[in-house]
Amino acid sequence: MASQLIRSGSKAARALLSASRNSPLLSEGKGVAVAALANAGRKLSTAASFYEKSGGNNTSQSKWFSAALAIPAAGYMLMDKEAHAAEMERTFIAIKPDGVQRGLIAEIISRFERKGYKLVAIKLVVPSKEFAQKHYHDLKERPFFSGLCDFLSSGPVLAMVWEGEGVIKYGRKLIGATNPQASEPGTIRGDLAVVVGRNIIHGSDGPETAKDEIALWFKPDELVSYTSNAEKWIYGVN
Ligand code: IDP
Ligand code: MG
Repeated sequence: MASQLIRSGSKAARALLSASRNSPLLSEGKGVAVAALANAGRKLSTAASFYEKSGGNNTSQSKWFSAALAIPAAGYMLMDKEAHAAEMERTFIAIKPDGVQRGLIAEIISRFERKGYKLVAIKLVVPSKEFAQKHYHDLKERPFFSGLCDFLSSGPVLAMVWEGEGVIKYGRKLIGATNPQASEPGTIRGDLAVVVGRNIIHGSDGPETAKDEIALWFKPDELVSYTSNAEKWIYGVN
């Protein structure tokens, strides 16, 4: 019985470690996995005391206890290393002046929130035209560049950073195609916008742009790292 329990304990620890390998965890994600490991440890202790009561012999009992303590501890140590090595994605999302003026802030935020992404930075700003030009620098050759920058700097923009597994690419899916005429129903632009010049939301288009845009709009200390209570229900491997 004891060896069976040890096997199942180490299986749990392995499963948790492989979960941390397969899904990029930030350091705060570690809390979830460590809690699960602690839980596995608790289960082992309960099983151990049951084994003691049922009259297991002393030698195998002490081996059992060492194993019960060692498995979660080893798991924790490996987990700690791997959790620090991996990184959760972050993307820059902005509600443009048309989205703010039309009262769509709550609607848009709720779509990211309900999906399971985590808000790690948010502020309402009126960017200058120079700032808008920096933000859209890759479009400077396009005929609409000046008008676009005038528009972005014409009113409040809600700047945000969202965090989660695959959030850069999937954030773009939630947003929909650049031209709302081509955006699928169910997407933000598909449901809430009509023309390309007033498509209400911006989202980084790749890891490099995400990094640059976050750095352009936010100071490092404006990004908040925390563990969301829901994370253990949003991430997991069976
Ligand atoms: P994206 O916002 O979907 O990433 P981009 O091609 O990066 O699309 O263009 C940035 C923004 O420039 C668009 O969101 C839209 O507001 C504006 N824009 C893009 N194409 C046109 C156009 O043909 N006419 C006017 N504005 C445009
Ligand atoms: Mg773009």
